[in-house]
Amino acid sequence: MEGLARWSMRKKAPACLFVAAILSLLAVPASAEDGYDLWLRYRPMEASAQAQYRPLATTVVSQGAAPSLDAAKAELTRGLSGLLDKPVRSGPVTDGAVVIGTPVSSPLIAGLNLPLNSLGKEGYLIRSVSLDGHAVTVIAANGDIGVLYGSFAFLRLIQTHQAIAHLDVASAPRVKLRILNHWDNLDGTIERGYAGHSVFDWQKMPYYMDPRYAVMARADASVGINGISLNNVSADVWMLAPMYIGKVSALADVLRPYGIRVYLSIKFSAPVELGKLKTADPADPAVQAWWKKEVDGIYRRIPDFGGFVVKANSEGQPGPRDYNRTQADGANVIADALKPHGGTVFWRAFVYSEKDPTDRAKQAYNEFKPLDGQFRDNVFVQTKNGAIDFQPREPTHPMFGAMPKTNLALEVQLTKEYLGQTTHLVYLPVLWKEVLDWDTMAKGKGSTVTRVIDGSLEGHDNSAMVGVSNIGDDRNWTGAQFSQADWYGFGRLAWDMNLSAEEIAREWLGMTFSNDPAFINAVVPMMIASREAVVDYMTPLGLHHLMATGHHYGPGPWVDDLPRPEQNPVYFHQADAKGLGFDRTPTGSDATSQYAPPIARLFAGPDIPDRYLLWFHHVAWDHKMKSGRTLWDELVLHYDRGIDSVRQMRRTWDAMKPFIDAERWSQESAFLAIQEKEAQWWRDASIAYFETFSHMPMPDGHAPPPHDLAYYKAIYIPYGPGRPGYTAAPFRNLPKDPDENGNAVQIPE
Ligand code: GCV
Repeated sequence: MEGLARWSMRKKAPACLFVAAILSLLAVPASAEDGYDLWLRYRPMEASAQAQYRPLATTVVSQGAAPSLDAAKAELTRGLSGLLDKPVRSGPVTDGAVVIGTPVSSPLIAGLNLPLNSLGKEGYLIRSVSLDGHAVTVIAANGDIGVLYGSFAFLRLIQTHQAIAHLDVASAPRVKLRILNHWDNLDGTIERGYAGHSVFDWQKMPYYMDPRYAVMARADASVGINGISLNNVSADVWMLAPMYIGKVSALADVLRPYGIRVYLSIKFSAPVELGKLKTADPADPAVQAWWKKEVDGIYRRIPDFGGFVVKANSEGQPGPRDYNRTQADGANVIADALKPHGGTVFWRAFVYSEKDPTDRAKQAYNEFKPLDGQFRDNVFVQTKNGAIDFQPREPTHPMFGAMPKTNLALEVQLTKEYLGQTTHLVYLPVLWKEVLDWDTMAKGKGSTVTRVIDGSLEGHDNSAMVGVSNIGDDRNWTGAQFSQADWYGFGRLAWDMNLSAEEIAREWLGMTFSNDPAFINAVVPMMIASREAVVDYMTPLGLHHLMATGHHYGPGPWVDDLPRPEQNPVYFHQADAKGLGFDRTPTGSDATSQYAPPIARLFAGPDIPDRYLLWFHHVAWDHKMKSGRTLWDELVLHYDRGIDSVRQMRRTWDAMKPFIDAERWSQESAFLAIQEKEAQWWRDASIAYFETFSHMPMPDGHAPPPHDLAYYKAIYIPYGPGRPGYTAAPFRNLPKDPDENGNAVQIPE
């Protein structure tokens, strides 16, 4: 009613406007849901649940003051007051009090002698205890930030309707650095961003700090994210200029109470461009001195600065190879400058070169594996989950398990560059779990990626998991309601890799939409199935990188004219009259040999799982698959299965209408309709193209594509999102009617 109150004070407002305003207020529920509040909505629970929880959360008791403790207290009072629909304030110890703090900040907590030793700085304990004769819940930790994490965890228990009367929960993160990489540019655009512009308004910083920064930080902290890099890895050298460091410092001040350290992506040639040196050669003493001076300057303004992310000698970026130095030489010069301050370098392993004829999938391993042991201990080699580029499914990157003397960070992508972008519902924790559970066999059975990443396999102290952010300034932050689940799931998994994708989905749905079992039990399977659906309708059986050029939106398996051969879809699928797929066995590129021997044998041999088949083998069109069907029939079946899954997702969502608000329901409903249409587009275009090689009939019961190949090839998307600065191809002809694919426009040759 705030809006109405403001209106009524404007005495001179014309009566008709006043009536219109009232009518519009009646039409829109007071607390319209648009996704802005993410999973931290704290809307009042049902009356029966309120009655159950109210006696167990009466006041918040916090002794001592510190920014993270204050944030914890604020979150608890906000969350409990909202959920329980009554003011829950700071107060004395009483029955049902929630007592928060560390043994240092709180004599009450110190007096309880709680077992906090094994929880580190960030872990927390939530326990139901008796304090001065009162039944209370304590949220205790060694560090203030642990108290904040524990407070979010306590709220989560209530938000997901768990019992809280007899709690004994201890939790500490598996991975030390849990970081989001924003690929935001300083001009406000976002590379591969599908949720509007950047949230960072650099122009107005530091004089105006948009309140959204703190809301984002709360969301990050609620899932344990403790670092963000602020800018695109294809970095702008301006980021290091003093005027920007001042802005970064102001942002760091906003994020600090939430336990978030800031990192910056830097350009390797900065010593030349900013420092006016003649070279950026890491062996040059002047370059070493420049990095040191630069870094010292940053730490003077931001004492807890996290460090740098570096994309070097990759996709046109400068790097140490320009000076005949290794990737380790490049990383170490920067690491040495950061080391005295406790900073870290995230040195990306995403390198490949158009000048190297080697299979692109092998290049990163070939370059980095020989450098194992040469990186400083404050360097992470940040490695994408697969050797190509965030595809719907990739075999896990062979570097995991192959670099025992190096800190490896896993990089996954939240923003759905290759997965249909905003409008396709693809729940990514399923993909990430597949990667984390992957057994590298590096030290025998059980050498999972999880154990490589958390450092336990090789006894590394440091550990990191990195996600490419999907956050923008869209009202709902991520472009689609369901993409919020990927943000949520990334943080939860980085904290606890043992969580299942189902558990995470359950939590998120309960906090974001509804805890009704009928809703949760229907939507969890829908989310889980969504990942296999996109694999099926885009890139089944190990196919990969068949997306249209540049924006990667929609199918383009026929593309063969890009100047860089290893960016052409035809390079990846290798379709010909004989068959389909990239021969990476020892008779082909021999990429299989980059894996540990048992896996290398499995992938090179006939028992390879179907899901990786065409990644590693060139297979005859009439090859008999495990199912008994031919490759061709199996392929068609997978495409159709993908569409069927999306149809099922739509049916499920249709039935969910009674459970949630109209605004979020209808947006997702429209997005699912787009997804079905585009799944069909993917299927039809891919079959129309591949049948020009297979010359095989459609299997019984499967309809041929409704158009010929020329039709699909002529579909042109002038401005696919996520490509700042891109100029569309010249207008060749008047488009016909917008075609059945909705967004696409036909420009006939
Ligand atoms: C930031 C892919 C993307 C690029 C991205 C690159 C990377 O190639 O298409 O937009 O660049 O990966 O991860 O560096």
